[in-house]
Amino acid sequence: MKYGMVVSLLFAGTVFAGGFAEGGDRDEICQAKRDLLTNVANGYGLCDQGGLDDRSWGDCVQSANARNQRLRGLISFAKMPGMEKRIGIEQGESIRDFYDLLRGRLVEMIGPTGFETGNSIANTFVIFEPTDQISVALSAVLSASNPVKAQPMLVNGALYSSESAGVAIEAQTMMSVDGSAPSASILPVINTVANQYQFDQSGTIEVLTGPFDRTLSVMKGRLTITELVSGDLGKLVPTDMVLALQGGGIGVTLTLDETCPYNELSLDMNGEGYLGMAVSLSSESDALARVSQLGSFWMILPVSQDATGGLVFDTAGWSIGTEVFPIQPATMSIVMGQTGASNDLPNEREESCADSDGNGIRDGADAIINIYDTFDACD
Ligand SMILES: [Ca+2]
Repeated sequence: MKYGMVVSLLFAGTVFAGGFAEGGDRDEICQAKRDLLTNVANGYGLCDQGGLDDRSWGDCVQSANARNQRLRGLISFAKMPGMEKRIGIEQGESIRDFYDLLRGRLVEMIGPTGFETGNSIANTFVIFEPTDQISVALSAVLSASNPVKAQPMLVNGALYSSESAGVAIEAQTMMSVDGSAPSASILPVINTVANQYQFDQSGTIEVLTGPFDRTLSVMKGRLTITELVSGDLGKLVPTDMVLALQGGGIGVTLTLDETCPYNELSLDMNGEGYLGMAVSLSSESDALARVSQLGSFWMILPVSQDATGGLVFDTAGWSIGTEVFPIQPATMSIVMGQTGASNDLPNEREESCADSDGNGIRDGADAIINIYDTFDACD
């Protein structure tokens, strides 16, 4: 690894960082910088995930650093008032356009969703911060025009599809034919779930963040739940969801990303659980431009069944944004300013891949991030 070269490039970039754009532009640039740091953290993480040999790992890290350095250079230029032409922004375009372009490139590199340790799904980019608040109260009313579908069953604690549950039950029964006490097999049927829902118009989503403070009402929405069977196991999966919201002069449409393999409706025997799904957001509103550009991102809504079989989504008052829109530990560390303490670049792979301070970011990435942080004026 030629860290010396990387470091000299970093320092060259800072020469141009003396001035600073004002107001909203500054916010945009600081957000871009934070995205860049997230990208550094994730880049190192990805290089460590592929089982690469030492040489390939070195190439991977160097390539990630080179990409990040180019983006870092653009951010530095963007801070200079009047530097728009130098970074290729045409007359009439704004810093926001530049930022959108930059962010698009960052998202292309990593993608908005990733995985935490333990395979829980989280966003690699910040959708809502821990200080943002979100309150969700939605009703999904069962559509009478669609058939109720038989659903998976629990047999001795294992989940079976409706098709294979009968065989599993039979197997459990046969085990007790020898005259011993019947098997303790319990056969609780998981709550019956319809496959078509319509969202009630009484639903609202309240969002309170720095730049965005709105109550959005449901205009129209539908949700389709399908039982997918893999082997003997069944899973309830949202396969179609569109939700149109409006409020405070803006319109928002959330659409399911059905290509995400982790979409799932999970309900316990009390009819309580969650709906996890990747969604994309489209809106004409400038306030939502950043989130609109992400492609799809991951959200988890607490859900329960009401007495009529409808679904109710409710965070029970204010919830923090990162509960509904979880983000990766490495990204969270950057958001919270908890990156590593050392500016020394580790030379060995073992050191670079370690996470000695336990902040979820490889120490090699911590060192790069700290160099960026030292010369930047963003909080
Ligand atoms: Ca670390």
